[in-house]
Amino acid sequence: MSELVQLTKDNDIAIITINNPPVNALSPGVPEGISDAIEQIDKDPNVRAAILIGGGRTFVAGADIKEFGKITSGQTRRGVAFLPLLLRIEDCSKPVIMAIHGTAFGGGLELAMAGHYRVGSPTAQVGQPEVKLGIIPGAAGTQRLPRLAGVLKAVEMCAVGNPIKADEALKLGIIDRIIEGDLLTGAMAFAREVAGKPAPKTRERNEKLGTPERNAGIFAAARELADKKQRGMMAPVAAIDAVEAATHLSFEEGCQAEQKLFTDCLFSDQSKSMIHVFFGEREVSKIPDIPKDTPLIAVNSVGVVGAGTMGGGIAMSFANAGIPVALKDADQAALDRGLATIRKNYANSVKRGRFTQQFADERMALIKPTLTYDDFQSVDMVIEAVFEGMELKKQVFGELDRVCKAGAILASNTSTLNVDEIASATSRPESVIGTHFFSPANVMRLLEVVRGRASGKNVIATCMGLSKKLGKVGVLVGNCRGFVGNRMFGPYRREAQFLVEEGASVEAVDKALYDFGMAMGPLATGDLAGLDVGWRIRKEYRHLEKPGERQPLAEDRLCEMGRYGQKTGAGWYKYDENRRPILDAEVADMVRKWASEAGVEQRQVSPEEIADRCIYALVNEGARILEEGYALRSVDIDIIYLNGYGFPVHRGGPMWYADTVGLPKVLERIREFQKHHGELWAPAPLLVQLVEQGKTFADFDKKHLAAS
Ligand code: 3H9
Repeated sequence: MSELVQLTKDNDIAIITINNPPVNALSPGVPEGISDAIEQIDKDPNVRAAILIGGGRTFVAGADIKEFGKITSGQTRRGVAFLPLLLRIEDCSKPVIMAIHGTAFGGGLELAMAGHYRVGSPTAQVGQPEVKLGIIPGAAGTQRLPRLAGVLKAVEMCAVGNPIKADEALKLGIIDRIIEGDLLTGAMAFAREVAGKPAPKTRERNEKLGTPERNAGIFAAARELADKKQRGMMAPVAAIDAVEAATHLSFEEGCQAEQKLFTDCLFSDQSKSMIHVFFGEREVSKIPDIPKDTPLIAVNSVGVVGAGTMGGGIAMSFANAGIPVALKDADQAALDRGLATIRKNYANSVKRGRFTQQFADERMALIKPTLTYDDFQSVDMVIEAVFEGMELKKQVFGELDRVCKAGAILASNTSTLNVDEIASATSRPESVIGTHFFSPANVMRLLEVVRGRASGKNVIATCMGLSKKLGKVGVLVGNCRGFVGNRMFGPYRREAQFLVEEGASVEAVDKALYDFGMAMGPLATGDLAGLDVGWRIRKEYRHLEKPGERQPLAEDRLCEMGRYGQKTGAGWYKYDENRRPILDAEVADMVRKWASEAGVEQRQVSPEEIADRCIYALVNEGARILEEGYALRSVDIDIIYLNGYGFPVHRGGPMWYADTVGLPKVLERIREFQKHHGELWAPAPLLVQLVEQGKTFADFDKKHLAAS
C-alpha cells in the first residue's frame, strides 16, 4: 500500500483514506494505493462495503497539475492508468461509497463518479474545472457526468468549469445523500444500508442521456456560449464535443473520443499557458522578503475618502466582504450621488440574480456616509480615492495623519502618482501604501499593491492578504510612474495610435487586438476609460518628453475637440444612447489630415503588424520593469495583465506569450520596429541579455527566486 493511501476496517466496512496534503491531488502513488486497496477489499470475505474518503481539508481536488508539465515535456510516463482504475472500482464486488468534503474537482469528481454511491458534507463542492486549465476531463468525466446529472448540466459543468454546491449536486443526482455532522460516521451508516445489495455502475446508467432532438439544441447553445464567453479557447469546444460523444457512442467509444480530445488539449500551448496562470495566481502572493508568518494588522473597519466612481466601487468591495465602511466626501451632493450609484449597482446585481435583496440590503447598511473625518478615528485602514492630483492627495494624507489612530493603514488608490511623495505628507510613512484598484472596483479582480520606500512589511502583508478577502488577486509592484499595469499600457496604446496615424483604420486596429484575444481593442478601451485621462497625464508630464521623439497626436486633438470617448458620446468612435460604438468617417478623415501635416507616411498595415506592434510594446516595457525591479517576477506582470487589462488567459499573459513565441523572434521583430520607428523601440537590455543567454522570462523568474 502506498504511503499516500491507507486502508483500515471498522468491522465489515473498509475505509480507504487518501492523505496527500494539501489537496489530496492524484499524484503518483495515489492511484496505485487506491488500486491496491480495492484488490484487498475484493478479496476480503469479511468486508461488505467500502468507503473512500479524503484525509485533511478535502476530498480529491483533481489530478496533480504539477505532473502535467512533466507529461507534456516527456519527463514522466504519460499519465497514470487512471481510467482502468476507475473501471476497476466500478467493477468491485462490494459497493464503494465516496465520502466527499471540501472539493471533488476534476479527477476527484471522476474518481467519485466511479464509486457506486456518493455522500457529501453540506459544504462540499463538486466540479469539472479542467477547462480553466485549458484541458478537459480526461478520466471519463465527460462520459460519467451526463449519466448522473443529465446532458444539459454536464455540458455546462465541463465546458464552463464552475463548481456546484452539495445541495445542487444532490438535486441533480451527482451525490446521493448529504450528511449532516461527522461525514465518516454518516458514510458508515449509509454503507451498512447498501451493503449486500446490487450496486449501480454509473457507466451503465443511460437513462439521462436524452434524445438527439433535445441534445442538438443543448449542444448548439453551449457552442454559441463558448464562442462568446471563451473566445479563442479550444478546451470548451473540446469539452462539448466530448459530452456530445457520450450521447451517441458507447461508454467505451466515448472514453476513447474523450482521450483524444484530452490529449490534444493537454499538449497545446493554451493549456500550458493556463496552468502557468493557475500557479502564477498563487505565486504572486509570495513575497521573497516578507515571511509567511509576518504579523498582520486586523482590518475590521475601513474609511474611504471620495465617493466618486472609484471610491464607491472600493466601498462596495469592502462591504461585500462584510467589512464596515465609512465613506467620506467633501460635499453632500457628491456623497448623495455616490450613494445613489452604489444603491443602483446593488439593485442591478439583485435584478441579475447575483445577490439576494437581503444580501444587498445588508451590504448597503455596512456603508456609512459621512462629511467629516471624525468617523475615521477608529478605523483600521483608510483608502483615499480622491481626484488624481498630488497636492490634493497630500492634503488628504496630512489630514488622515492627524485623525487616524496609530497603526492604521493609510492607502492611496492613486494610479500614477508617487507613493513616497504622498507618504511624505504624513509623520508615518511606514503605514502608507498604494492600493491601486481597477474600475469598476467592485468587479475587477486586480489590485496592484504599491510598495513605498518605507511601507512596513506588516502593512504590505496585510494588504496582500486583504486582496484575497476582497475576492481579488493582489500583486505587489514598485513605485514607478504608472506602476506596472499603466506603465506598460502607455506604449501599448501609443502604438495603437501610431498605427492609425500610419494608415490603419480604427476598426482594423481594434479588430487585430480583439482577434488576438484582448477583451477589447485598445482604441475602444481608450473611449471607455475616457481619452481625457491620458491627455491630462500627458500634459502634466510633457516636460519629460525627449525633444524630437515621436508623440501620438490623434488623441490629444480628439480631446481638444471635446471627444473624450463614451462619456461625451464620441471619441475614436461615435456612440448611440446605449453607448454602442458607431464608426465615424470624420475621425478617419481628420487623422489622415493630421498625419499628413505631421509628415507621417501612409501605407498598408497588416493585422499581424498591428498585433505585434501593440503586444511587443507591452513585452518590451515589461522587460524594463522587470529589470528595474518594479515587478518581482515576469509572472506578476502576466497576472496583472490578465486580471486588469483583458489579456487573454489562454495566452498566459504578455511575458509568457513572448516566451511561447520565442524571445529571439520577439527581439528580432522589436529590432525591425526600431529600424523603422526609432529609439522608442530600443530593445530592453534584459530582453537582449536573455536572448544572448538562450533563456526565457520563466528562467529569469526561477533564477530570481533562487537568489532571494
Ligand atoms: C484534472 O483533474 C484532470 C483530470 O480530468 C485528468 C485525469 C487523468 N495539483 O488553491 P490553494 C496546490 S485537472 C497540484 O491555494 P485553496 C496549490 O498550487 C485538475 N497542486 O488552496 C497550492 O500550492 P502552494 C482539476 C495543487 O484552499 C496548494 O495546493 N482540479 C492542485 O484556496 C493550495 O491550493 C483543479 O483544477 C492540484 N490539482 O483552494 C482544482 N490544486 O500552497 C485546482 C491545488 O504551494 N485547485 N494545488 O501555492 C483548486 O481549485 C484549489 O486549489 C482548491 C483549494 C479549491 C482545491
